[in-house]
Amino acid sequence: MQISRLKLYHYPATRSARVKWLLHELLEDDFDVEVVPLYEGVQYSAEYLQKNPNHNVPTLEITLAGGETRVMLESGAMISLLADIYPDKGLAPAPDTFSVARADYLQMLHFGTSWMDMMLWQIRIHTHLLGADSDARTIARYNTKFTQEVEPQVLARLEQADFICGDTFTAADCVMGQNVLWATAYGLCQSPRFADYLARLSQRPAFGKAFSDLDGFSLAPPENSTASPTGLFTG
Ligand SMILES: N[C@@H](CCC(=O)N[C@@H](CS)C(=O)NCC(=O)O)C(=O)O
Repeated sequence: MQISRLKLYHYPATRSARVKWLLHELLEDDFDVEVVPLYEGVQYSAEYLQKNPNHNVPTLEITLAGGETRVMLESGAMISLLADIYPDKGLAPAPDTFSVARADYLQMLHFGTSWMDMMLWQIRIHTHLLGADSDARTIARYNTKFTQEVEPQVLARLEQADFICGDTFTAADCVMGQNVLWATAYGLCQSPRFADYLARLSQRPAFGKAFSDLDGFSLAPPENSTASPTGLFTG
């Protein structure tokens, strides 16, 4: 089955930036991007909800050769699929036979998009998005858990090698790099090793393109945000 076009629904500095980064690595600029203004609640429009009932970004719209479209709604699944379907780019160990490298790559990709992401998201929503529903104890708990359990695991890897799965850049670095950037915005990942990792990643042209819109992002929604029908993010 042939893909004729890919379109990413995106908002700066969010999880869609992981996917945008990988798309730039794989296709340079040969894909479409539509910004979904999350702080204006556009993710709740009827048109967007029809594509993505979870009212979030990323959404990846895949147009097939026959004109039919399909959507994907999970950044981890998008990263996994995209890296596999462009094997000539060498951003994922081959999926067809067992390899320790493949097992480790999938482990880190999913660790980044589920376990680590879950903690960062809790810190983010309780710090900036939930308004009166914010809970300082949740922020404290996940800060501790992240610092004591997640950071040492990631650091140990970056002490051994330049990238998260070894000496070669893989699609798992698009997840881990975005997570580390996200974490630093919340005062986490302060070791110089993380700064070195980000400096290494930022030398990649695709990284520069994926994060070129960072200026348009604020951690907290503007005062008059209409982020959801109730005016708040639902978390
Ligand atoms: N598990 C999803 C989570 C996506 C997600 O929650 N995206 C946030 C931005 S990082 C969003 O669009 N939130 C808007 C909302 O919930 O209304 C993924 O990794 O793709």
